[in-house]
Amino acid sequence: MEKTFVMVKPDGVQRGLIGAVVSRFEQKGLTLADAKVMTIPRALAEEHYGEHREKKFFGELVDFITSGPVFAMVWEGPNAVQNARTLIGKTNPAEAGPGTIRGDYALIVDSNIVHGSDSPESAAREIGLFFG
Ligand code: RTP
Ligand code: MG
Repeated sequence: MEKTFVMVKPDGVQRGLIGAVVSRFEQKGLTLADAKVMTIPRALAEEHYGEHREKKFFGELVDFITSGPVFAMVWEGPNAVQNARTLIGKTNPAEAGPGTIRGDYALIVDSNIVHGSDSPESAAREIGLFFG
């Protein structure tokens, strides 16, 4: 069974959306395998988002993701990575369809509520970083 790493970002925790996010994953039929509340140390944030190190928004992205507690989760099920990405919706909430988490709860790309691994390889790497 495939696993994926998902986290409610600081904006989602701040707005009280942990339950809403967890509920959507449960309703879809995925199984929660692990979870914890944590504040991400800066070094872990830079490692997690390492693929974006050269982007102009990298500093702001790391500032944002370390700005308050997150709710980190591992979800398990068939095609867990792709199914989670479909539930989450497109990166830019303005392009995310209704019925997706970002489409229903977010307005701008900087604060888009939730993260989901983009491939099984990323999922293994991120689960190792956060739960290893
Ligand atoms: P995530 O990694 O957070 O799940 O988001 P994603 O795969 O949908 O998008 P990704 O390309 O990995 O980007 C990571 C996060 O960086 C912020 N971002 N800002 N200002 C911009 O143009 C821009 N582009 C991306 C977003 O918060 C995105 O979630
Ligand atoms: Mg990503």
